[in-house]
Amino acid sequence: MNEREQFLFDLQGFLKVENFLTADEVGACNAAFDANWDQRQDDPNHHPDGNTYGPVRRGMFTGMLTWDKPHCQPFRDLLAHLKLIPYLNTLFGRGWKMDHSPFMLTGGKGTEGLVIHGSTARHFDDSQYYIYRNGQMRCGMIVCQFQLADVNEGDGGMCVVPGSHKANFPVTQEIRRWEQDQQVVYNVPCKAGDLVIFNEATLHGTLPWTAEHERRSLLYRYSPKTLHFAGGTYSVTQPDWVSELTEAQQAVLEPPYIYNRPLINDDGSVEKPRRG
Ligand SMILES: O=C(O)CCC(=O)C(=O)O
Repeated sequence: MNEREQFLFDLQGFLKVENFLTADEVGACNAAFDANWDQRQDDPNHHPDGNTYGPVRRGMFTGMLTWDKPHCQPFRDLLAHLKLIPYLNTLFGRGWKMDHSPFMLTGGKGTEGLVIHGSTARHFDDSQYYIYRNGQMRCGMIVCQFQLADVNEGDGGMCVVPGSHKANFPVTQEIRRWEQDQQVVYNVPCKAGDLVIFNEATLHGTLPWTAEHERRSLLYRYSPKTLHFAGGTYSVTQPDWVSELTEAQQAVLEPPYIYNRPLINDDGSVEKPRRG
């Protein structure tokens, strides 16, 4: 993570990394979704409110890591992507983990949004936070959103309130519902292959989708080694398919703990110090 990127993430609470994925990587993910289109479900996280309302339910895919081969592979490859590791090592320190299963958000014109949410610094929230100290940034859960289709200005989809990870006052209901002060809400324009990394504490949400083409955003959420944000379960005994993964990918799927934790170095190698 270079100095420019560190400045921007600290300032804004999010960072866009252009051309993160190659056209082949984007193509492999899209081909896997096309081949598994029957897996599409309505997004259970259904909270449009105010101007984030849209007439069509948002679509979602999950479970891609266990899809039949070859379609699981592009998603397994992203778990500990070599280009992503240095970003996560900078934002969490060494020792971080997948928070819950990756998922893809999709939908065509008229697809609903999601009310703006996050956390502000007014109370310490130990699951979503931003701390800067002694030259280091530290974050609660982080979302990595890989765009598999273009997001042009005004198309809708993911939005952020830049700088809100440091806000000291509660956000108003009108801003959360995108009814007032819309100029503080930024719908991040992207090309397919771009990555947006944002802190879950940064106020963010979804604007209704207005474009003719379909939204395709793939979300991987990571947490520090001590934290598990989302509900549901994680296994301490890993399922069989995990043994097919690389050492770094397996390390990402470890549950939260400190001692003897496998830590991923910037070059993708893994080490196991006695204390993480
Ligand atoms: O990308 C989006 O539409 C919003 C995602 C979101 O709200 C989240 O990751 O918490």
